[in-house]
Amino acid sequence: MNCPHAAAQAAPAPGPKGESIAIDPMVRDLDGETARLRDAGVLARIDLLGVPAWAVTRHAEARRLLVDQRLVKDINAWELWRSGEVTRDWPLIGMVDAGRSMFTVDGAEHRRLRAKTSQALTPRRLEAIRPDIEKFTEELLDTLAAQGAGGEVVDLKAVFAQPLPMRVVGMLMGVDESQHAMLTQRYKAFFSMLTPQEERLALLAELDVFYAELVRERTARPGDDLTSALILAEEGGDPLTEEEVIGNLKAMVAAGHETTIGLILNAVRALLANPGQLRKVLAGEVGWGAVIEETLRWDTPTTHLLMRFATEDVTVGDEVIRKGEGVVISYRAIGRDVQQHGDDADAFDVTRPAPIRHMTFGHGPHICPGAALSRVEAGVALPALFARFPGLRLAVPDEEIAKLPVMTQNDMAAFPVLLS
Ligand code: STR
Repeated sequence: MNCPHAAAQAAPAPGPKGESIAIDPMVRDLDGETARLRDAGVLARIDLLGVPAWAVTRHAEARRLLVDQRLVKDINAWELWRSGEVTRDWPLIGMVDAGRSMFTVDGAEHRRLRAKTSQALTPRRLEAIRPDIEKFTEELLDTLAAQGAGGEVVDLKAVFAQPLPMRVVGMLMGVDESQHAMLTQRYKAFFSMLTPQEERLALLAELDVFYAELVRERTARPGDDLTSALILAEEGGDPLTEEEVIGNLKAMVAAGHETTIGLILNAVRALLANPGQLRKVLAGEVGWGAVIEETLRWDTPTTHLLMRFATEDVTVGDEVIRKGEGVVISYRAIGRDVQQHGDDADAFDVTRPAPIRHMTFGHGPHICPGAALSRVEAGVALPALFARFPGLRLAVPDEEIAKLPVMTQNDMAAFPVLLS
């Protein structure tokens, strides 16, 4: 696809010098693109379908910028948006203009928006739902076995890695199972760059209606879910508005369902491509925790996180992010930062000295509130999968596994396997 956002084409490059790297909507060469970003320096000029931005490519600088209050998530701080050069015609607008939620607000208001969600997702609270995650996992493994036990090729994504996170986040947020397929299908279309923009805007509007309806239902009949908790005010507390509840719900369902698919599949793929490492894991010489952390570092579910905006000029090394410019955190490049991870940063190696200090869940106030949940999900799913199917293997050569045409997430179209 090659359809730069027309209005934004005239937009100035974010800085006075340097060429920009066009992020490929078709994701044809993710490793090559990652290396080019890294080679471009600490801050790389990128082009997102005709819209210029800065990409942060290094661990140390990202760590500093993620606590820098001069960078904010409010889209109204973006010059290209204020001037009307970027509009809702831009295919990536849904990643930035996503309504008021903990994802788009900073400071004291952000703490208020986020409090209940982070309380609900602490490692201790998550132990209570581990048995549910184990049950979902076993059920999906049964389905997998039923479909592939006769030597048939099965899609590990469609049958296992995709429905598991959807069920978990659905249970947490109180979304009925009858809606899961609809949500999966809509989010797939939302993220895909092949979806025409009018269709994407229409499906976002449909999702808003769906979430508003869910909030109305839970307001009338509160349940034992996080949506109900978000609606109910703390005693003497300041309740979230309906818009804020919906915004948080959207963010949780979108993030909770999309990213963990990548984590699970990327881990399976890396292990199958490195049988020596898989053997060590299955022999108990290396823990599943190391597999999960190394996968998070080496093959990040989020490639680029859109976007923050400078409220003042911010100097990084010998570059200046000008007031009003957009900043993307390029987690994939950061995971491959040789200063942080050594000269072999491009190699998948579960025997790396622990702890693996990656930053894939972000840093600072917006650090992923679902980090512990995704670790529990992958920590249940991966060992259970290999325990049930120790002979699991890819049904096609690894090079034939196609990436989805998604610019911000790292996800595969399908993952065809043979169970033994
Ligand atoms: C998708 C569209 C929407 O309705 C709400 C959100 C807010 C949270 C975002 C989500 C988005 C896209 C995927 C994100 C998620 C937060 C974490 C997740 C960016 C824009 C990651 O990929 C890390």
